[in-house]
Amino acid sequence: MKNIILGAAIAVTTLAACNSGSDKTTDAKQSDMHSDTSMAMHQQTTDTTTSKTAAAAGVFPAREIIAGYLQLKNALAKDNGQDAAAAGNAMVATLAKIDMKTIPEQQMKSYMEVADDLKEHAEHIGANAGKIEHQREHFIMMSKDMTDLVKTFGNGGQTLYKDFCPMANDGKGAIWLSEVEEIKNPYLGSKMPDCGTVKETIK
Ligand SMILES: [Cu+2]
Repeated sequence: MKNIILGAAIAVTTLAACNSGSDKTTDAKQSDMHSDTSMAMHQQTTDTTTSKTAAAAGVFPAREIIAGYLQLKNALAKDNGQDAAAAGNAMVATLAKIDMKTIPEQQMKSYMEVADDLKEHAEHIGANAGKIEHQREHFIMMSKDMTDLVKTFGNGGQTLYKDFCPMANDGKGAIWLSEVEEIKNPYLGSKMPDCGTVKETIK
């Protein structure tokens, strides 16, 4: 029991430590986003016609977010932490420019459930170019967020494969999304590139 508590404490410290650099910007962006959200919701509840027009004006960038994720995934599969970091930073930029008014009311709750988490993982991957195993830890959780995002907003017009590797995540197993049917493992890279199976095809 003590070991478990100690382990958890270390995990929290580690996360806090690698997060400290970006705390201020994260907070600022989050409060921006929250005010945007409440504005969007307010608009939708008070004036349906206006919010429908606003939603039609922009499109939620599902395709762009998925493309960024796939780029990150392919960099990790090639054991390239630098490219993974660049893709992570690009994803942060994509997420930052999302216009909340493009999110339909019925999808807002699902979006808000993953938005902050997804951004945090993208930031950490972006900030840890030299620590690919750390990037991969965040990629485990990012892949779960992406699966939820795809469920809500669709696959951006391209077939995606949900893959599973039982050896990733210290033998606990982990999923990822891929644009190709062939397995290219982002968690084990060149150590075991074809470890895993396709669990689901998202058409
Ligand atoms: Cu981190």
